[in-house]
Amino acid sequence: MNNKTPNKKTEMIDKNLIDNNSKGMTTNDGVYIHDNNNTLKAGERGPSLLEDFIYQDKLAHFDRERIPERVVHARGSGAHGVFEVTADISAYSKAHFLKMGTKTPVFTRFSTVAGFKGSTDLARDVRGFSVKFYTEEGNYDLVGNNIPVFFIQDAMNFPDVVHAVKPEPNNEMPQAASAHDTFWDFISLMPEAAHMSLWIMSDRAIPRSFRMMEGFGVHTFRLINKEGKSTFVKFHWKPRLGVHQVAWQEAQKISGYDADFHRRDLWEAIDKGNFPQWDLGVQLIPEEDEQKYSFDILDPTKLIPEELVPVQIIGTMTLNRNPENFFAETEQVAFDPGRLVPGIDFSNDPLLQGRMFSYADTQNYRLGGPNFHELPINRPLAGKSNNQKDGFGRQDILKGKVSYFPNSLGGGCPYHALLNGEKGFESHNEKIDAKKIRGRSISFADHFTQARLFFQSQTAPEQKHIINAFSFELSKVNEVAVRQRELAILYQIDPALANAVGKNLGLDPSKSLDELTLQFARHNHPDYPIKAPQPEVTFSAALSMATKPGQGTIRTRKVAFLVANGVSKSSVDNLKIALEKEGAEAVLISTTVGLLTYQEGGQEDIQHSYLTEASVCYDAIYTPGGDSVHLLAQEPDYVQFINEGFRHCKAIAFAKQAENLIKLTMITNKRIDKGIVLESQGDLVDSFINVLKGHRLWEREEERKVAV
Ligand code: HDE
Repeated sequence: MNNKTPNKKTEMIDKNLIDNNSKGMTTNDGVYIHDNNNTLKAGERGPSLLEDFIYQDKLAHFDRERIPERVVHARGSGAHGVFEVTADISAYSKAHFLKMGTKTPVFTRFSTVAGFKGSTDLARDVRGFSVKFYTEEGNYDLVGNNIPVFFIQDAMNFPDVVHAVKPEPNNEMPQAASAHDTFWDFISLMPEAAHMSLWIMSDRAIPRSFRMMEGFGVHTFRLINKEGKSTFVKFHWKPRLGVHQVAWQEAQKISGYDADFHRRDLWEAIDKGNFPQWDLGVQLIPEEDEQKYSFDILDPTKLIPEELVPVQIIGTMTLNRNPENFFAETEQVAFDPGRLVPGIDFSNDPLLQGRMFSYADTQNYRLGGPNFHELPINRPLAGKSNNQKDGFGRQDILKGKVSYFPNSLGGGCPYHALLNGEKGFESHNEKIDAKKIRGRSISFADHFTQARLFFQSQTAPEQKHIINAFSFELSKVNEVAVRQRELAILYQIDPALANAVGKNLGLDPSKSLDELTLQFARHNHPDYPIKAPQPEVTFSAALSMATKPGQGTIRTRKVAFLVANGVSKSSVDNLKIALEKEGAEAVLISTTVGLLTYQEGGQEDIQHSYLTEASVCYDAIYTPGGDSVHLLAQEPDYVQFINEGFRHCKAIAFAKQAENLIKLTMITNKRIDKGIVLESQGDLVDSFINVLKGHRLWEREEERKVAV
C-alpha cells in the first residue's frame, strides 16, 4: 500500500518513470529486436560477427552497470516522505521551509558506515541518517548519524579513521566489523575517540530498526533570522516508535538469516502503510553563550546534554513512499552537508568545515561528473538557472548563445537573484581576526568527561552491554598491546568499566594512559592531559535508550505464532486480534509453507516455515493451543525457536494446551519470569502485550564471561 499521494518531488520523479508493460523490445536507440537470445554468427557453428550492434548495445551497457560505491556509508536504504513544521521558529530562522505549517518533500537514506554495499545490515556500526529537503529555496541536506558525536575532531583524520575500521588492506578482512586490530589500534591512540567509542559499543550501534533510532546533525550549526541574527543549533530526530535495540548475539544471527533485515523492515513498513515518523527537535544556543559551557560547542566529540539545553520539537517527518528503483533513487541520491538554504549556516566546527569539500568531490567521482544535480532524485524543485554547462551526461539544453556573466546579449540573465525581495543565500557575517594555524584549540582537549557522562547515564543492562561489547571487540584484537592500551583509555573514563572489560580479557587495566597515546595527544595539545573542567551535568537520563518517548508502543512489532496442522483457530485469534488492534503483527510459522488446517476445520495459506524463520527476526513468540502441540513436540526447530527467544530476553506466551511444551525447552521452573506468559496463570492477552511494551526483559540475561 505504498502511498501514492503525490508531492511535488514525487511528481517530478514520476515524469521519469518508464513502464515496459505491453511494449516490444528495442535497442537503446529504439530499434525493435526480435531475437534477444542469439548473437549474429557466420553460420550456425561459426564465429560471432563484429557488426552485431544489437549484442554490442546490450553488453556495452551491462559492462558499465556498476558505479563506485560510497567510500563510507555504502550500504543504505532510502524512502520518500514529507516534513511538516509544527512550531514557529521564525524568530530564529528565516528559512521558508521552516515556516509554521510548511510541508516539504524529503528523501531520507539510512546506512551503515564500514561495510561494503552488499554487507549485512546488522553490523555493529554507526547508522547514517541523511535527509534531503526539496525546499522552495533549493535543496537542503541534513546529513547526520544515529549517534550525536563523532570519533575525531578534525577532518584531516577522516581517511585515517575510515582506513582503520574498513577491512584490513592486506587481506580485506573483516567485512563490516570494527572488531579487529587496526580499528582499536587507531582508537586507542586517539583519546578524542573515547566518547564515540562508548556509543558504538552501546546498543545504539545495533538498532532493532531504522524506524526506531534517533538521528543527530552532530555538529553545531547556525540558524539565521531575517535581521541576520545568528543562533547556534543542534538538530535531533526523535522516532515516534521509541529507540530500540537487538541483542548482540541476535544481531550476528540476523546477519545470517536476513542480511537485509533493516532494509526489509523499512520497505515492508512503508509498503503496509505503517509510515515511520520522526519529530525534528532543536537545541538553541544564543550566540552570546558560545563559550559558556565546560565543553566547546564547536567540538564534534561533544554533545550538549538535553538537561542543559532542552530539545524543542519543531516539526515531523513522515516517510510514506518506497523508491520505484533502488539504483535511480537510493544509490544516485547525492547528499552534501555543504548544501544550505537561506536561514541556516555552518559553524566553525573543524570537522564540519572539512566535510564541505568531501561530499561534492565524492559525488563528482561516484556519479561520473558535475551533472549529478540533474539526476531526477537530486534535481531541486526550485529549479536551477546559471551559466554552468556541458560535462558528462548533461541533460538540460540551455537556450541562446550566452553562458557567462555579466552579459548584455542575454539581457543580463540569469541575474543576481532576489527572491520575494530577499537576497539569495548570504553567509553569516561572522567577524574573524586570526592568524593561520595548523593546530587545535585547547578547549577541545578534555576527552573523557562526556564519555564518563554517557557511561554513567546508562541503565544497568545498558552498561553491561557496553562492557560485553568492548570485551567482544577487544577479544578479536590479536595484539595484546592494543588491548592493554585501550583498557588504559577505558580506565580514564571509568575504572569500573575498565576493570570489568579487563577481567573478561584476563588483563589488568593500567591507571595511566599508554606512552604512545600520550605522544599522539601531545602533538595536538602539548600539555596533555589537561585538568578537566567541572561538567554542568553528571547524569543525563536522555542518553539512555530506556527513557525515550514512544517506548511503550508495540506498533509494527512482529510476533511469531508457532503453529502446525491442527492448531486451534480460536487460540490463534485470541491473541492475533488483540495484537492487531495495537498495531502489531502476528506472523504464523508452521512446519511447512502452504496450506495449514485448523483444528476447527478451515485452512490458511502459510508463507513461513521453521526452515526459513528464526526467533531472532521476531519481537516475541506465542504458541497457540490445539492438536498442533503434538507435532511441535517433535519439531527440534520449535524448541530452538523458544530457547533462542528466551536467551534474547523476549516475551514468550503459551496457550494453556501448549504449556507442557515448556518442559522440552531450557525454561526450567526456576527460570519462569514475568516474560513467560502462561494462559493458565491469568489473562494471557494483557500480560503478553504488557511485556512486549517493555521491548525486552534484559534482567533475564545470563551472567557470562564474555557475552557473544
Ligand atoms: Fe560523511 N561522508 N564524512 N560524515 N557521511 C560521506 O559522501 C566525510 C561525517 C555521513 O546517505 C561520503 O556521498 C568526511 C560526520 C552520512 O549518501 C564522503 C568527514 C557525519 C553519509 C564523506 C565525514 C557523516 C556520509 C561518502 C569528516 C555525521 C552518507 C559518500 C570531515 C554528521 C550519505 C558520500 C548518504 C557520506 C565524507 C564525517 C555522515 C566521503 C570527509 C561527522 C550519513 O564524502
